[in-house]
Amino acid sequence: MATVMQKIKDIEDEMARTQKNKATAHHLGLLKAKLAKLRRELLTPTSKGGGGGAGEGFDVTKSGDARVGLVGFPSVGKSTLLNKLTGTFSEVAAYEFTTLTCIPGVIMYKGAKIQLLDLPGIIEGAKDGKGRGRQVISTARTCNVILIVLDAIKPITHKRLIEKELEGFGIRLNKTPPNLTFRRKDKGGINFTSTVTNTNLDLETVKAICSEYRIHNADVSLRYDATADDLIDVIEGSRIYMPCIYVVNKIDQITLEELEILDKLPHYCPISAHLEWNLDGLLEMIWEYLDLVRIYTKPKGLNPDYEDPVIVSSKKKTVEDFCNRIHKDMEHELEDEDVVQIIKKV
Ligand SMILES: Nc1nc2c(ncn2[C@@H]2O[C@H](COP(=O)(O)OP(=O)(O)O)[C@@H](O)[C@H]2O)c(=O)[nH]1
Ligand SMILES: [Mg+2]
Repeated sequence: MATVMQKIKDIEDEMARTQKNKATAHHLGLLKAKLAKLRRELLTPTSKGGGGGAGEGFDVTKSGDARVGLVGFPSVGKSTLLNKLTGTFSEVAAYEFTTLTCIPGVIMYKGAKIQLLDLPGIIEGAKDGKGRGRQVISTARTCNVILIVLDAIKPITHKRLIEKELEGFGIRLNKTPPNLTFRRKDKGGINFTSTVTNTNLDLETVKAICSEYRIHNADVSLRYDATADDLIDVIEGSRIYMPCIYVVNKIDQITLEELEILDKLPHYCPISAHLEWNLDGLLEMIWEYLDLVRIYTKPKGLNPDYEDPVIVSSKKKTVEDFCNRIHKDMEHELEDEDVVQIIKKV
């Protein structure tokens, strides 16, 4: 593992040394592709039973309608926030590294059961590919929304560090998948077309990236000013596109003027977990970012049950998705004389 880490470090150093200009673009593209491959290697378990494979997670079963993950440096207030929002006891102390295992809690909100996970180790352990860090990352990838918790009185550079960490593990925050087509073929070399003017990618860079993946024949077509990283994301696949809220905690420690500066951050929510300021605002924002839909069921001869909705994602909300959800929740098989009512609104 140390050798992969060393290789990553070497490439990052070389990238930092390389001036960014037209003449070096293809070389930088190549380095980025090498980096993406090494990072993937870091996430792939080396031995059987090592745990932490893609999507496997660690000692928390996915329960409820949605999963929200808390990520942040030690002592920013993650445990405090989890406790306030869920009532779950998680050890809170004024020293660092208090949360040793992943602590889940459940929030009931608008009839939905939202699992909230404290994900320690993303910052401390993940980078060096230690077992648990890798498990935390694979759990993070199963979340529906990520909360990056920041301390209002700590440097804002922490935000970028956490983002870089998550990006390194294939998680894309508040982004949509790249709008570009990449099609492998049997012959004809690399063909590169674009409907817009490109400032980031040229044929030479595209070829350099492809060659790193031993791809010598492919059609690449862009519909926007895509970057080398976007192309690598598409070739690599298995990227997770996740909504993210930057939760700035401990605002009781800063001035109104400082708060106004923070206000300019996109996707941001100021709170004081300790004093319970704006927790309602945060919940409302989580709900919005989860993008869920509530469907009410109507028992035979009764009014619709508005207390206990069936929750589906707004990206998967066909009647079939709804039925799958019910089936999973209640293991319901249709019985003789069951009444199923499907009403289409006109
Ligand atoms: N002033 C202030 N302190 C807070 C707030 N939230 C948490 N803390 C304190 O920050 C310290 C670390 O909190 P903790 O929840 O353990 O952080 P974690 O390491 O991210 O889980 C504790 O002493 C908390 O009491 C807040 O909103 N304001
Ligand atoms: Mg903690």
